[in-house]
Amino acid sequence: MAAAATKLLLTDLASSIDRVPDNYIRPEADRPNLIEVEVSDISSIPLIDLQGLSGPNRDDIIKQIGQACQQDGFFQIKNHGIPEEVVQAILNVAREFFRLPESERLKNYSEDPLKTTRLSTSFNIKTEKVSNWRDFLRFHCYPLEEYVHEWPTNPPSFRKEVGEYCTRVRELVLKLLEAISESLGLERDYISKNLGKHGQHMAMNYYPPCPQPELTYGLPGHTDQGLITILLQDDVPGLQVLRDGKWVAVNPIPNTFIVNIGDQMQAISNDKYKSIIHRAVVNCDRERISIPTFYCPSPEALIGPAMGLIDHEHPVVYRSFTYEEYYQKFWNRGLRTECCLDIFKMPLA
Ligand SMILES: O=C(O)CCC(=O)C(=O)O
Repeated sequence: MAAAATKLLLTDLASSIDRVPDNYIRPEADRPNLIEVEVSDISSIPLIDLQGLSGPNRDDIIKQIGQACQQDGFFQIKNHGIPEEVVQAILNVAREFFRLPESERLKNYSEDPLKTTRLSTSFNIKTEKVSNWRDFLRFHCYPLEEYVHEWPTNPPSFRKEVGEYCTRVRELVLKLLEAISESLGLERDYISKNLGKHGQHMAMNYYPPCPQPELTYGLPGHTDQGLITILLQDDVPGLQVLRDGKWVAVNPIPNTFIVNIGDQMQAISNDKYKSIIHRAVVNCDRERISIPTFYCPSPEALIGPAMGLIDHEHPVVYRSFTYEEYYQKFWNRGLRTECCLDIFKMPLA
């Protein structure tokens, strides 16, 4: 325990211990129970081929996306158009970043969740009782020119490789948002037009090997606060999705991304599409890196159910709110399995 108090980042602590410090140990009823986890197959988390989305297969792909958003809240995509070199480059940069000397990494450290570029640990150490087995670099990346000057300059290729990756991911997201709009029966640009100036945040999650993975989480069950998340994971399993009350491991498939519906999309769709609880577990052998892109509204954007989705059978579920209001609540309450959206529910008539 003495070591825990002297290190700000888990990365610098994990390599020197052979037991999980007390502040990372979950109460018994809230542990990962790794033996009971199922492994995903195509029938549990759909894999959608985006080839032809702008051509002859569009209607069919949109149907698949709509079904996945409604039934699963999670899907995987292949033939997404982002070159393999761009993906490998960002994974390499992330790995290099977390291997930098502690003093170099700490230049980016902050415990303020509202800071737009920061390295931190766990989730929100100011509010949580038990820590998570994760360090993370989180940063805003759209509009790129407003944020790129805040990003780390070490590794030296960081800004170039990450800038390229996030520009490509944004192009992919815009195509997916059009497809999702259409799948809801809305105008193709409905969602995009309702996000204000748009926002894009990224995280690089670093989960060091853990001596007792059965006692703690990389990240406990939570939903994502944004609109959709595009998750890139390296080749080490760790992501699990809650499906019909059971945890399902979504193991990495090369050259794919995982897409999940976030809370804002659930609100816009008036609960038709679900923001699903997921978590990250850790293992004792290998470090793991995951890189989620959280695509989101800009802070002043007013979010609420689309009028076209409200009728007698589907009464309005949420009041309108600004994304700024949502974002502050999300960070302040800590990660929980109850979705932060519940706070914005309309009172029952
Ligand atoms: O590491 C993962 O696979 C999940 C990451 C995640 O859920 C998050 O960063 O919110």
